[in-house]
Amino acid sequence: MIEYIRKYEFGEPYETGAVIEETVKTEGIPEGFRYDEEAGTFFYDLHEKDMIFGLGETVRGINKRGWIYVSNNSDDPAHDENKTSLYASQNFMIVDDGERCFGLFVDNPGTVTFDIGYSTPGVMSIHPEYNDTSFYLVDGQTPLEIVGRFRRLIGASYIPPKWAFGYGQSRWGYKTADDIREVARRYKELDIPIDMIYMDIDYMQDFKDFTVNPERFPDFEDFVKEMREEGIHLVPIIDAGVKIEDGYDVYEEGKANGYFCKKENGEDLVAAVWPGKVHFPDFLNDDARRWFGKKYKVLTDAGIEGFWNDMNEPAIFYTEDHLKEVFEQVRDFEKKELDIWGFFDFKDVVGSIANNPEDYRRFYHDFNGRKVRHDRVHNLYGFYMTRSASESFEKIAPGKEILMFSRASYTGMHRYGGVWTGDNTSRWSHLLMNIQMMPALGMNGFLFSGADIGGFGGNTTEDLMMRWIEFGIFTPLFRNHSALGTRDQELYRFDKTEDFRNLIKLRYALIPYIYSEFIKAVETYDMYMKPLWFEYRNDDRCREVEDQLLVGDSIMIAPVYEQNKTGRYVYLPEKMKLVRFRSCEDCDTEILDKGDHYVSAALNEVLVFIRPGKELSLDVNGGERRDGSFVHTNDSGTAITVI
Ligand code: MIG
Repeated sequence: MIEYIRKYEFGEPYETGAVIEETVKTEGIPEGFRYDEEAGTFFYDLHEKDMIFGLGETVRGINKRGWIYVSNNSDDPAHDENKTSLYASQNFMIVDDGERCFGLFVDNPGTVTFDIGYSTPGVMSIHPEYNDTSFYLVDGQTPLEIVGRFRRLIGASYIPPKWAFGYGQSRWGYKTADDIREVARRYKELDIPIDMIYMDIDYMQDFKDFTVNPERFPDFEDFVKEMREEGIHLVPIIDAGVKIEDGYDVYEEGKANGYFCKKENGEDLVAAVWPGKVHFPDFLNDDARRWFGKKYKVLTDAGIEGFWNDMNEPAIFYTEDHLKEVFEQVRDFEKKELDIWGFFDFKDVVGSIANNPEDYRRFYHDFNGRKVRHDRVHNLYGFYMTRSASESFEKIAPGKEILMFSRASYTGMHRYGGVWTGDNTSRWSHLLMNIQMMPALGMNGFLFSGADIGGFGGNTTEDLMMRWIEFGIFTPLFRNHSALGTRDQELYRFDKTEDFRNLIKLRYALIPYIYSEFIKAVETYDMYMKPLWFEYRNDDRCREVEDQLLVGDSIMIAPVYEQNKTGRYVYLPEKMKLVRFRSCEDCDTEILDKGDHYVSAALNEVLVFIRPGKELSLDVNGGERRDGSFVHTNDSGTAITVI
């Protein structure tokens, strides 16, 4: 029983699986809040100096105050700071004015709107679309204490295999074994370390989960082995939708056992995604979840030790039912003479086919024996898909550690896997967004996370890629990924090979530090990446530092995230030792006093600030691996000590 967390219940809350510990049940309205029962909205008057931290994968800054965030997992690759929903819903936040702070977690798997001084500056409102909510208030003296308590409530974070801290190359567009061999060969040729090559949807036969196209990948098992001998793990994607096709075992078994999500009339919902028409497995149902999880065996038996789960918001290109309605409406439009408003109506009807909100109300789950319409538990879908895989691994691949991360998520999924932050774009602003999201993800338990480095959509540039790598070398999930049709962005596509090699080798040399700080954060329910304000509570300047992070106990980073910059301003809350890394072996150091500094950082330089009394050890042989595991010998470590 956790005493410093109070739980308030409204309506009939679902057992979402977010929370694993008992807490103190409290009657009434969460302390400090007003509740408008008719509107189903909670209000909180913000103090003048209140800052809001958390909410996981959301747009805008580290301090969330001033915008509106809607927890509603959405496949929206065209996101910018005006969007309100991304791929994940992590409803934990901290309200902190520096004198008093508290945490709150809204455990409601449907749409929840957090209006944080957007409609009315000075007022925060929280509105669950359906108020079947467990509302938790977390007491504590500091944000870090509150984070620790909350994380105990939701359980320990997923730890991936150690090799997953290496560098990974991905691209939507690798189609054949030879495409992948080529990637491995080019990296090897240039002596850039790499541990993972990701396989996107084209490895499958007609985009069917748990199949491998035999023409593109003849002798798949041998190929997996061949790559392992090169020190590379292949990491295939798994999509949520199951292709409707007679004779396809996953479809046949799911159909026969009633494992797919059904419409009101009992028929299986027909949606369309990459495979064409699909059914969605009902991951919320215990039997269906266990069944789907076992299917990963096809790939683990072939030697695969890592997966990424995609399209599990679930993304819907269209549903059969909605498309019929659209065609009817279009025929009606055709009969009428359209005025200009009619034209826009027509455009809306056609333009809102994908991920249409109505479609999420067309199907149901059998959730612990309760028939639940999907929209009420929408944000659990990706979580339960990942749980499905993760819970099966012990059985299908005993004794093996499996890499697992997902696109959609909800608080609680952090016990089963990590996340990547979905389809970002090759924009400088998305590099900053990546920096600002990391602490909020960690607060919610998602320690193993990262973004598509270089940007997924759009065309990257050499300098953006380099700056992004310079930040990415500190993120636990370190993957370069890009979309079909965009400019190639494997590191060997650029001219500055030596710089990229040095940076990736620096990452490998940092793994002893990164890994041990990561594990420490898991075991002590701490954060791996923190805003400065969480540590320097007496320094008001730190309240507003939005582009520097503490990484583990010893260092602060200040990434360059703007085009054509050869330096940046940095605020130091105390005296620190700046190490300007050009490579593991080549760096210069400088002692800087507390205060503001303009610090130069050429395109190939990484700024690392070491805190007083701390040290950063590098293992320069970290990049040399045998059997895919890192070799870290004691005598190869160089410790950079300070002051
Ligand atoms: O509709 O599998 O976020 O990483 O490359 C796009 C193709 C589907 C979305 C994922 C992205 C992946 C892509 N997928």
